Amino acid sequence: TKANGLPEEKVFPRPLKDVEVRHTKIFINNEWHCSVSGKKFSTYNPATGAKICDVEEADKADVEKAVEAAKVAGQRGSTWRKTDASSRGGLLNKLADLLERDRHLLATMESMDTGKPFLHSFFIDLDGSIKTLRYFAGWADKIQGKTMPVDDSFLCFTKHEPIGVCGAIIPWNFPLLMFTWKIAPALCCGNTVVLKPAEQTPLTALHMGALIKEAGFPPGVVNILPGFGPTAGGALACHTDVGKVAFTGSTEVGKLIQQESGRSNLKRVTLELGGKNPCIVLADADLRKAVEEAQQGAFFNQGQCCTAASRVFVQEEVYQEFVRLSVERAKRVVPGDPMDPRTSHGPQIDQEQFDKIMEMIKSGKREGAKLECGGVAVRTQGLYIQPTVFSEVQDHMRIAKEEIFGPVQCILKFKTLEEVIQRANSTEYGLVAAVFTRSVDQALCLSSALQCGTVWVNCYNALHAQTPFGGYKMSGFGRELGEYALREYTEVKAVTIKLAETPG
Ligand code: TXE
Repeated sequence: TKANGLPEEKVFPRPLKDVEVRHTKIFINNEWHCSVSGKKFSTYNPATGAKICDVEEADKADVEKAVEAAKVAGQRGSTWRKTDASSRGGLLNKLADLLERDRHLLATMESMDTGKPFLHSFFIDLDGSIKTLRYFAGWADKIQGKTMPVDDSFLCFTKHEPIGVCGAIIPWNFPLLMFTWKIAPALCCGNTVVLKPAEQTPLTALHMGALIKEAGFPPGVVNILPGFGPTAGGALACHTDVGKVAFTGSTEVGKLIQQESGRSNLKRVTLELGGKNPCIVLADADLRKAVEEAQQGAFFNQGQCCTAASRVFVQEEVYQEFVRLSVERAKRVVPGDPMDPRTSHGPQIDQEQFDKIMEMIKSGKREGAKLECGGVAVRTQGLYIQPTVFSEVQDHMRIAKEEIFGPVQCILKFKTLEEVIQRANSTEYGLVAAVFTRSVDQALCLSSALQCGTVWVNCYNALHAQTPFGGYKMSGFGRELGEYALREYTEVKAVTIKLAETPG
């Protein structure tokens, strides 16, 4: 792969011209529905500000319909319950085939709706989505319990059963990838799903509805409800027939989801929330590589990643050089049209996020961090922010404490390992961390000491379908991906049988 994370290719794939958005309605029971209220909302292209289309707006009444459909689809005796485990895997693989077939369309639509560069959509989001579906397709017929050697004359075994109706509420930064991270483990374990995409980015989720139907999933197994958080999302979080909610988004809303669970039916909850992730560069690191990876970690997806490398701690011996190289690199990033294959940096998702980031940049300057480059909006149209580097960042500053969710790299200086461990951990978050060093001892020492769900050594954003992902502390709980994800979508049932005599 090349330095920007994309494969080395002579001929790059091209976005489709004039994509026609065919699916704008609520998807329940494998059918397209208008909203009960008759309301619609608009989705916009953040690169131009132009409206793409109107989408039906789901609310409580639509959630009721969808949950009922999902409940019926998963009840005893239903087609889905009678589907062989291996056939569930077959359906997920078929869905992956359809994503491959529609890869150009989905990548184009994803870039239109989010503003992310088309090649990133094509190679990263689509690739990750397809691999996630195939990975969990493989697990479907390998979800098995144990037999326990209990005392006396009993036979005892466990079964891992589906939870039932699983709600999923997802954000706008990786719409398709988050869609597959939620549905793939849920379906592989035999659950049914009601999913609400983010209001900013409903389009690829709705196209997935069409593919789910085409793949042959029975009606009601997956239901997709575009709509807003407090209304449609809230209704899902407090619904008593929903057995589990998986949420990715802000820590603030994560807390609400947990509260709603407590107030309603104690539904299982998994939360994947924000981060203020330390990226630690030791003096012995391959410096050019560290500069490259740390900055990609900070700017990837316009900085709109829960995994963003938002606190880069650099050891004092190499600090000046690291800052110099980082500034040089940041200046080479040219924001541009997401559909242009040369573009690696697009606009922010919406005005609200844009304003929040600009406000954070102002606070950095006010609190005395050194603005090395960027810090300003680019272009009059769209929501572009120039890639920004701050040096001399101090731990107490807002830019070092709060999630910025924009293309802002904050570089801090440290002296000793003990000091950086303490400072890296003094945050309410604990999602990911990265360490750059040539020393195995130092890498292992830091990977034990850092309080977070993922530690990357000499790499960044190295996510794989096989590897669990999730947070410590207020970055949430539960794990997505990997075998660990199966636990979050199953209940364990122990069956104990009295035998006539002790076996043996
Ligand atoms: O998130 P929200 P927003 C962080 C990031 C960003 C901030 C705000 O710092 O700047 O959150 O972004 C739904 N009940 N992350 O406002 O509101 C909402 O409709 C139920 C980190 O976009 O948390 C959407 O589908 N659902 C993050 C989803 O929650 C509710 C990704 C996420 O939106 C709801 C995004 C409610 N009361 C933002 N309110 C990550 N972890 O990657 C909203 N929603």
